[in-house]
This record gives sequence, C-alpha cells and structure tokens, in this order.
Amino acid sequence: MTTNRTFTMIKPDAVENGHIGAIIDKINKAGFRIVAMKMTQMTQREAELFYAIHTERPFFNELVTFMTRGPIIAAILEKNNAVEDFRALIGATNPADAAEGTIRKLYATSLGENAVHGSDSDENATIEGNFHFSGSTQF
Ligand code: FUP
Repeated sequence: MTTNRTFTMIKPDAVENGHIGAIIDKINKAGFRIVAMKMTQMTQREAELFYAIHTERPFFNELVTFMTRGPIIAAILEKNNAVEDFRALIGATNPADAAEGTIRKLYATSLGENAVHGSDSDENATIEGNFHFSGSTQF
C-alpha cells in the first residue's frame, strides 16, 4: 500500500472558469508529480457512488448535480506526505475559511463549488484513484 499518493479532481466550476492551467501549475510548483490525469465527465451514478459517504447530508443532491454538470480533471499525484500536503495546498472546504494562497482561496466560488477535491486519507486516496483509473495501465 503506497502512502505517498493522493487523488484530486479539478471540479466543474474551476474547469468552466478557465482555471485548469493555473491549478496544475500550483500543483507542480508545490512538488507533486502527476502520475495519471484525464478529463472526464461523471455520470449521476458515478457521482452518487463517489460521494456515497454524504448520501444522507442535505447538500447531497446539489453536490451530485454540480459534479455532473460539466467535465472535470481527475488525477493521481505523488509526493512525500501527499495527502496532508495536498489538503494544505487546497485549503479549507469553504473558500471563505481557506488560507491565503491556497487553491480554494484563489479559485473556488463557494462552499458547494469549491474548485478542487483532495483525498482525506491514504485509504481514500487509493479507493478514489482506483475509482477513476481502474483498468488503466498508464501509471
Ligand atoms: P472536502 O473533504 O474538503 O472536500 O469536504 P467534504 O468531504 O466535507 O465535502 C465534500 C464536498 O461536499 C465539498 F467539497 C463541497 C460539498 N459540501 C457542501 O456542499 N456543503 C457542505 O456543508 C459540506 C460540503
């Protein structure tokens, strides 16, 4: 089991607003190696599965609608202490609470549309990476 990888998505809001390049640049400059990357659009079923942990939350339907409304960039990233360091790079879930210079502070528009995803544990990084890249031989 690797402990130096994390999984990210550049979410539909950031793609729509033209921030793919700036966000990838931040990721590279922070020392992450891109192990796998693709543009894709999640189906409703995929978004419901990906966020299954939030099924009972009041924002669940809104979250699924948002995550399926346009393309995303999915990527697996590698770096020492990847999960924790990437969470620091993206900032708090709500951009209003995110530290200056973080990706969410710079590019997110709201709590619901917060520009990027970052795995919250090594275990979830593996699950989420496999969710988007299973069957791939590129990494
Ligand atoms: P994070 O781990 O920072 O991505 O945040 P969570 O796993 O707690 O939430 C997943 C996504 O649900 C967030 F990115 C945005 C959305 N969300 C809301 O829309 N409202 C909330 O109150 C909490 C989360």
